[in-house]
Amino acid sequence: MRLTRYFLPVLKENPSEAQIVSHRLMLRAGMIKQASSGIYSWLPLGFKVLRKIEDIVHEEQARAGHIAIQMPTIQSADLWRESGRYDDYGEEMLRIKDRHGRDMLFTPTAEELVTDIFRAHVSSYKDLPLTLYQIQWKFRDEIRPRFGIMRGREFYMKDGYNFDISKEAALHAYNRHLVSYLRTYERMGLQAIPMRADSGPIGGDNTHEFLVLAETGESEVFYDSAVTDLRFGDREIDYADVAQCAGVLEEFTSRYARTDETHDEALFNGVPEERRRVARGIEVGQIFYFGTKYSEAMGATVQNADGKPVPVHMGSHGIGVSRLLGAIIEANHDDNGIIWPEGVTPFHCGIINLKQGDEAADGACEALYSALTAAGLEPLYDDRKERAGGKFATMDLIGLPWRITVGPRGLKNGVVELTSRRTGISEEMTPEAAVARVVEIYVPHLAAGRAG
Ligand code: 5CA
Repeated sequence: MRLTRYFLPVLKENPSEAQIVSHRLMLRAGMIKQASSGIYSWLPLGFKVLRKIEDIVHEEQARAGHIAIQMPTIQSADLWRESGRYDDYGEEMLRIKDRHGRDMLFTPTAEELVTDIFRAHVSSYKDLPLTLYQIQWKFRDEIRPRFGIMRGREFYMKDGYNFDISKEAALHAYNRHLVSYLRTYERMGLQAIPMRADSGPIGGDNTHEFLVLAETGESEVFYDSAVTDLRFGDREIDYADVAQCAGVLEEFTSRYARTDETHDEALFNGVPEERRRVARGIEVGQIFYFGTKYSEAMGATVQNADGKPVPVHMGSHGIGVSRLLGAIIEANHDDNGIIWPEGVTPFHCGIINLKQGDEAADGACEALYSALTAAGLEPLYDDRKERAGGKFATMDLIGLPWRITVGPRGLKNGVVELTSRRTGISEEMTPEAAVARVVEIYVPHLAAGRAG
């Protein structure tokens, strides 16, 4: 993409309405625009990162054997009356009437609708296990929408639902989700810690939230610092293997890590004092096992091996796809702007032309652009007739992890400059070497996407 042809409405001034750094940087970098309270339009740069995050979620869901569907945002209240949640959900549910006076609602989550699909089409234990998921806009009429897309009213969520014949099988699905979530967050450059949590209006006793540590997080968390040493890494997991998934769950959840809702001071005091941490975190996902709560209420049964009808065991699993942008920025920025992890960056590499109009510089930039594109990467070429300082400031603000700077002086010696946004370290090298280096950096990220 050439910057002169892109739509990147960056702001020079700090927006006064933004209280936390991710909100401020998203507005300044021209990623989002507020449409009304807690509701945002996604501008090109923000939309691009949202898609990158969504792609990673889809890839990791596919890897775990989960199947994508798409359910509507507007749903009939009748289904929600069957489960009893139409009245229970409270003020957070946006209720709507259609022209015939029928009660409708904008989906805050979709347990009812997916259970309705299931009961219409699945009748035998032979069709299980089954996990269906979607990535879809949700609406919750939050009492205090704030921090930009972090606590929006409209937000983008991955919601998945497993159907299993027994509690044991459903707990395997729970463990499988936990494992796949660990891998999903790590691919985005995030460490998200599974913490024992409270199930709220979704129901059930078994639930973990995934929290990214950040000073601006809304949740207070209590944990054993040993949990922050754990990394999922590049281990190969066979998701069908019950023992393997249970092993990973045990490894990642056996140390004390809880949100304030489930915090137990006495248990916490059992952690060696030097390892006890009280901090703040951003909740980027949650998994639930709630057994037969919805299947019994809505008559979602299957025939078991003895030909007897039994209600299916279910769980649901959510990732805050839009909230993740905020969490990633909270964890990756400096005074000059965002620092995208390679896995989610909107463009792989920036190209800065220090002297637009100079024949040699223009030619070298075009050649770099073609070479990076031919290698399957997306460069962003700042081809504006602007002074260098302005170009650097924009590039730092929007946070591309790598930048190649091209100027007539370097070109006389046959070199350009490759700079890491994270370390600020620059190296001079030939344009060919710079392209080769950037391509090499992205190999594991492009490969992770294909391996699904
Ligand atoms: N039905 C279950 C799982 S699909 C469910 O709705 N879970 S949830 O309520 O925990 O939401 C899943 C994730 O969505 C949360 O972990 C959080 O990351 C994100 N989320 C929830 N509310 C908001 C909001 N108002 N703004 C942005 N993200 C949100």
